[in-house]
Amino acid sequence: MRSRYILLVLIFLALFIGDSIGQKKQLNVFTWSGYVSDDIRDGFEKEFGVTVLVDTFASNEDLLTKLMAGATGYDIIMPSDYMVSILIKQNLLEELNRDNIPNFKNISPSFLGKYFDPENQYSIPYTFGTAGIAYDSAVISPAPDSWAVLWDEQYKNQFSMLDDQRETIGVALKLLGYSLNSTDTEEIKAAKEKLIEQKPLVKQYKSEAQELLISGEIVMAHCWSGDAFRAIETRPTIRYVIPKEGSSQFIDAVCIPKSAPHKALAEQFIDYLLRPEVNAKITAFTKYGTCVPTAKEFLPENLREHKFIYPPKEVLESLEWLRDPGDFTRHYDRAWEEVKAK
Ligand code: N2P
Repeated sequence: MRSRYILLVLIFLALFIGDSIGQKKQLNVFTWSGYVSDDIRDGFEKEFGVTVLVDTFASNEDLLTKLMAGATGYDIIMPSDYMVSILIKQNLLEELNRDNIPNFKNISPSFLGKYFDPENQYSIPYTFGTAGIAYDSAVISPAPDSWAVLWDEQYKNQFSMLDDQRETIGVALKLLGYSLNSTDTEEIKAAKEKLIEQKPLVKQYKSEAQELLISGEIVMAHCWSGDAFRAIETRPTIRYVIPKEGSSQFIDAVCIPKSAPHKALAEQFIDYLLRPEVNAKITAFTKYGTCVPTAKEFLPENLREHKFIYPPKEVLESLEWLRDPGDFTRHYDRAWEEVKAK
C-alpha cells in the first residue's frame, strides 16, 4: 500500500516537474517555404502537446547539402521526387513503419509506387505541382506561350528565375528542345550558355517569387504553380502558363531522416498530415494538389478541380519528372555554378 502511494507521488512529481519546466518534445520540420501553415502546426502542437519548429530551404540541392554536411536534428524533411531517390541512395532516410501511419490508406494509389520510391518505404506524398511562368496580364499581353519570353529584352530586370539548378537549367534545356534529364554534356553546355546569355535580364534568382509578383517588383516569374496561384489571391491579374515546349512536374514527399531525434513523433506527424481534414488544409494553404482524395470534401469548390492544379491532358503530356542523373549530376552542379558566378 505504502509503496503504491510513493509510486503515485513520484509519477505526479515527474509529470508536474516535466510540465512546469516546459520540457515539451520538439518536432523539427525542414521544408519549402510556404509549405506548413500555422494552423497545421498549431493543430498538431495542441493535440500532441509538443512544439513544432519549421525551418525552410529553397531547393532540393540546399536540403541535400545540409544533410550531407551532417545536419542533425531534423525529424521531418520534404524533398521532391528525384531527391528522394538520391537520399535513399545516400542512406540518409529512415524506413517508415506503416503500422504507425494508419492513415497511409487515405493516399490515392496514383501517387504511390513512383519510380523514386517504388514501395513507399521511405516517403509519402505531400503535394504535387508544376513549374511554369506566372505573369501579370495587366502588363504582359498577349499571353506568353514560350519560355523564350524569359529572354525578351523588353522585360529586362522585370522577372525572376527559380534559384534551383535542375529547374532553371531545365528551362534552357526545354527551350532548346532537349529533355530536362539530359545526360549529354553538349546539351548541358548549350543550356548553360543560354542561361549566361539570359542573366543580364534577370532581376533575381529566387525560389519564392510570389511576394515579388504581389508587390509589382516583377511582372513575370519562372515559378511553381502553387506559388503563382497564391499570388493571384492578392493580385488577380496574375496568370500562370506552362510553355508549349513543356516543363517539369513534381511530387514533394515527406520523409524522416536517419538522424531524426524524434522518429515516433515524426510518424505521428505524418499520420496527422494524412487525415483528410488536415490534408485539405495543406492544399488550401499551399495551393498545390492533394494526394488524399477524401480531402477534397473539405476544400472549397475552386480548389477541387482547378486547372492550375490539374492541367489539361495536352499540357500534362508535355511534362517531365526530374530524375536523378546519378554521377552526371556533377555536370549540372558545374553548369549552375558557372551561371551563378557570371
Ligand atoms: C513552395 C515550393 C514548391 C516546391 N514554395 C517545389 N518542389
